[in-house]
Amino acid sequence: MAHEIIFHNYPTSPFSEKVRVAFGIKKLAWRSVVQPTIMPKPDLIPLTGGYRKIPVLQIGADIFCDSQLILREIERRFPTPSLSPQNTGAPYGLGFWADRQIFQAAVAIIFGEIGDMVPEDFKKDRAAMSGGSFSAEALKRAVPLMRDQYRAHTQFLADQLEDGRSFWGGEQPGLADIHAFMNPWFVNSALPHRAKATLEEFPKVMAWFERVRAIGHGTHKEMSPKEALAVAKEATSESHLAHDPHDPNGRKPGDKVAVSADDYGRDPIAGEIVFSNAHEIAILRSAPEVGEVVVHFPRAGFVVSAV
Ligand SMILES: N[C@@H](CCC(=O)N[C@@H](CS)C(=O)NCC(=O)O)C(=O)O
Repeated sequence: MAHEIIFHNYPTSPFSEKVRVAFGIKKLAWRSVVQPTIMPKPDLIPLTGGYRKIPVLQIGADIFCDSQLILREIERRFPTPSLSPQNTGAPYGLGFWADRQIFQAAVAIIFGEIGDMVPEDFKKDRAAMSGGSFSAEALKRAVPLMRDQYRAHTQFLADQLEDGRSFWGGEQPGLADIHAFMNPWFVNSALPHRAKATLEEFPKVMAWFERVRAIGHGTHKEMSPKEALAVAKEATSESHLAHDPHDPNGRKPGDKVAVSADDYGRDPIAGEIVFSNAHEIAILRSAPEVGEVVVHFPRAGFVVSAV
C-alpha cells in the first residue's frame, strides 16, 4: 500500500501555505501533523535529525525538508495536473525571489506593526534561530524601506498579470503562483487591513490573490505527531543508492556529511549520503523514535560539508 502524504506544518506558516496550495491544485488528500511554532519540537527533531523549520513532508520513512524540495517531490509523485504547465524550471528560481527578497519585507511589515505584542518566548526563539536578536524597534525602523520594497516586487507580479491572464503562466495555476502568493497570504493572515492597503494600487493582483486563495488545500485529516513517528518507524525508505557522476566535489554514496540551511535555522543534520543530484541530497540516519530514515534536502540554499 502506498504511504500517506504526511505534512508537518502549522496553520500560520507561510512556507507551509505554498505546499497546501500545491495540494489544492492537485486535489490531493493528506494528513496534517501540527507542530509547535517554536522550539522545542520533540516530535519533529527525531524525524529530521535536527532540522527545525516547517514545513516538512513525510512519506513513510522518507523525510523531505524545505518547501522547495517538497514542491518538487509532490510534482514528481503526483504529476497531474502539473505545477509547471509551461514545463520550465524558471518558477523554481522565483522561489528564491519570494522566500528571500519579498519574505524579508513581509516579515518587517508584519512584525514592525505587531512586534510589541509578540510573546517573549517567540522573540527569543526567532533570535536564536537567526543568530541575532529579534528587535521590534529595528523592525519598526525598517518598515518604510520594506514597504517600498514590497510594493516594488508586487509591481513585478502586477506586470505579469497586466494582459488579463488568470494566473502567472496563463489560465492554469502553477508553481510561480504558489511562490508569488506566499507573502500576500502571510501579510493578509497577520494584518488584513495592511494587506488590503498593499494591494489597493494593484486591482489585478487583488483579483489574482482571490483566485489563488479559492484553489483551497485539497482535503486533509489530522494526525498526531506521535503517530507520524510510528509511521516512520514501521516503514522502510523508498530511496535507492545512486552515484552522482557530476557532483562538483566528488561526493559519493556512503560519505558522511552534515547538511544545513545557508540562511537561518542552520542546525546541521548528519548522515550518510544515499544519493544526490543537482536538486537534492538524501542522507541516511537513525534515531530510536523512528529507526532508519532518509532525510532529503534541496541543494540550492543548503551547505553540505564533510564530517
Ligand atoms: N527555506 C524554508 C523556510 C521555512 C521557514 O522559514 N519556515 C518558518 C515557518 S513558515 C519556520 O520554520 N520558522 C521557525 C519555526 O517555525 O520554528 C522552506 O522553504 O521551507
